[in-house]
Amino acid sequence: VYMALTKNKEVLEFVNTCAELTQPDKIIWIDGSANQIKQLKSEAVKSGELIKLNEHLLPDCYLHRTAVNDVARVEDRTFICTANKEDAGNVNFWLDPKLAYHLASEIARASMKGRTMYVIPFSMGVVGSEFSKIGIEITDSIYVVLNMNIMTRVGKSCLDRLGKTGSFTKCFHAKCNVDADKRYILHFPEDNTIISVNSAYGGNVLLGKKCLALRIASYLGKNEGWLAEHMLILGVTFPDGEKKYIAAAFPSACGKTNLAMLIPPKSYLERGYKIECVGDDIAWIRVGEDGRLWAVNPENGFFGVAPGTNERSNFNALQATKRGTIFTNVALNTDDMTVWWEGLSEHCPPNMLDWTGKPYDGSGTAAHPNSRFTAPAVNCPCVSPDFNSETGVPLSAIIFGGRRATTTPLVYQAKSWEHGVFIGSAMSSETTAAASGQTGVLRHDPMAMKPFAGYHMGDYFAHWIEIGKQLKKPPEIFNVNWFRQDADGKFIWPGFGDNMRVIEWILKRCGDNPIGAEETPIGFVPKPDDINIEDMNLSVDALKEILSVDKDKWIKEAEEIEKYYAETIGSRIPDELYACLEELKRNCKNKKEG
Ligand code: GTP
Ligand code: SPV
Ligand code: MN
Repeated sequence: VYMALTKNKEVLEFVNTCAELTQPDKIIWIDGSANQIKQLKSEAVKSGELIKLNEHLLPDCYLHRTAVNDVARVEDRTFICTANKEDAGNVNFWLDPKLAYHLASEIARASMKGRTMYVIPFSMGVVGSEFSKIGIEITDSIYVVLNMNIMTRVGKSCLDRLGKTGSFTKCFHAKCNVDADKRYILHFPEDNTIISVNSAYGGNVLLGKKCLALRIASYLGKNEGWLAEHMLILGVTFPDGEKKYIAAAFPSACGKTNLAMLIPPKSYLERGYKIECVGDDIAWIRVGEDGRLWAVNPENGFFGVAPGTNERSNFNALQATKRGTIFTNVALNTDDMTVWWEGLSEHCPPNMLDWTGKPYDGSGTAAHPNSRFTAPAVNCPCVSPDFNSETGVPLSAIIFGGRRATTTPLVYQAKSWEHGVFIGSAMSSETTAAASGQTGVLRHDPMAMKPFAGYHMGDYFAHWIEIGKQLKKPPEIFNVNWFRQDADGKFIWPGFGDNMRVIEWILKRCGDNPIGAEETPIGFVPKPDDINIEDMNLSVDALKEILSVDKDKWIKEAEEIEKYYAETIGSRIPDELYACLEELKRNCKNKKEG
């Protein structure tokens, strides 16, 4: 018996069906009130699910430790369940929808006996905006409720928005016993439904994030004429007060949060440059009436990578974690009940418990490499005044990028929209701890969407080409690589705040009077003099090195891309992209050029 907060029949039916299947003792509707959230936090502290941190130093902050087998997204257990296998494409894993529903039902059956089932109404995007999407997440995890309450807009207002008949994404999560062999993250784009069982970690269970806002939303976007992308959104204010916006797609743990919140070098600050963060992970992008692209961030918080975050690398992110934050799998300082991770300070303080809760003896890492913070966006000192804008912000540039030790220069620019789509489609990057499996392996990750496109990758490229045709003022498209290495395996480019110097060049290439550039076989590269390396720990030779385009390496790269297109994506790749591939091959083989 429970008090439903809505008269929406479909919502009530969904909740009842889930309750009948899982047989919880109790059902609690999350109304979003401060009081309810406070109660849940104290309940989670009592049960040990959360550890309360130092109220003076980290007010309203908590630590959560996941099961050791449940620390990252599981791409090999993530499925797109479409009626026709071909529609999921070869890049995604596929399961027959009937089989998938059956499988998940059997796993979740009676799994909430003796437990509480929570019903979380949430909105991706500002509640009530015509560009927002409503979801209802069922879960038996307080951790999920409290994280969703930070990452999305939660509560009764979402149900009011739905009214009696509105439709929504059905999101079902059951923790079960966190059995990795029975872990499934299932998407049914044709039914607007998500099912997640046997995990209690981030991207696998905060179903508004990757599951709804990328996999389901990319499918909706394909049908409704918009784009759901794994992109940060940042605003640049120029000394004269003008503002421009950029969206950038980098694979998981490749620098989106850091770029979105960067603090420009001193000389830029003195001249009056400013960076503001609109989003750090996901962008929903539409064609505006003015023929430009407009982007909104559907999230309400940051689920950011902890390791490497410190006052110098990302002051703004660190500030955002100082209150109302949930830390997952970081180390605990038992002296003062604060948290620590590799890179927060040079030396690990004494008396630490590692991310599994054992005394840390210096072997291995204290925090898990994919440990994270869930911080409210309002906490971020550089959050954009446009953060809650319903229309979003107009894009001057789109950036793609990845972790590449070699081959890819610091920055280069596409020659056209189609060429930009080709560059995005051809991206490769070294794998990181954000997903389970080996790290540091170079793999194709088109537009940083390999793990997140909810439909056929070839159709996805075609959709990008289609969107381009509708633009009167397409943004310029670029590729960046902060991760070129020297012979000793060290990063040559210092990155972080200094990435502002590349942003400056990018924006000088946008608009009506772009500065000059060098044409190479792969696109336009900066003239070395046009990247400002003043007051920077980088020699002109090193700059020239990371701007260089090696034709022989790019001949190999083009062969790789061709193989990936043919063997992995297979069909449905638009002709425009094959034309760009042919041009790349021609340019590289032409000895006179570049
Ligand atoms: P997801 O949340 O997984 O999508 O990741 P993200 O793209 O937001 O990555 P994030 O900004 O959290 O960075 C991940 C890691 O890359 C961190 O350990 C950073 O310290 C490191 N990193 C970010 N920017 C740079 C950079 O410019 N140079 C170098 N060398 N490392 C960077
Ligand atoms: C990513 O892996 O790209 C993330 C973290 O942003 S998660 O939400 O776990 O997917
Ligand atoms: Mn991400």
